[in-house]
Amino acid sequence: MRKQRRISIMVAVFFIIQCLSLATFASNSFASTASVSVEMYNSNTQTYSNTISPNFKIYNTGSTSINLSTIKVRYYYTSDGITGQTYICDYAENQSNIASSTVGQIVSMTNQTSDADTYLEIYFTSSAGVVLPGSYVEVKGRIVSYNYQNYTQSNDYSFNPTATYYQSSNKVTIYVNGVLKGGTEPYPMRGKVNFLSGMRRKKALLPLALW
Ligand SMILES: [Ca+2]
Repeated sequence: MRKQRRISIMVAVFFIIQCLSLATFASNSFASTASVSVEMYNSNTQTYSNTISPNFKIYNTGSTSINLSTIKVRYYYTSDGITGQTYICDYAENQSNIASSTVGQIVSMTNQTSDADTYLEIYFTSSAGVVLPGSYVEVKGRIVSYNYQNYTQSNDYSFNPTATYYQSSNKVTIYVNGVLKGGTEPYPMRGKVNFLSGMRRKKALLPLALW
């Protein structure tokens, strides 16, 4: 009886894991077909400044409309010990003004590198609408601290001191539904490591929890 019960639980666990995998696949199926790219330049290219000012053009390079609420863009930098930072969106245009639907979140990174310990993540609320095929959204804004301390920009991963207008950059990343679609993260193995360790956790902990 005990053996039979164990086999039943193992079958149930296997079934749950398969369901989780299928759900992940379904949620990512749209993301895998959406095609996007991002271009960037810094309005302010001074080495030392109290303002970091990245501007973005986010393109829909595919053949179907994409909800902007599924898109995120990240700009990586070192905060140089500055705290109390905020992002101010000065301009966001998608056929019409969507600045009030554009959010800039400043995130302290877990896996820090010598040129990236923080990123600005731009995302949109549902009222931002869609970006049409072949079209783009432009977002301009700035990062400042509450007391306007000077940042060093030359040690920032995404900073581009030579571009005077929009350029593609592999040091700015873009995601659709959390799936990386362009650019290189400053910690390229992070996603894979988390995915694998997550799977190991599922396989290791679920049976233990049910046993
Ligand atoms: Ca810096």
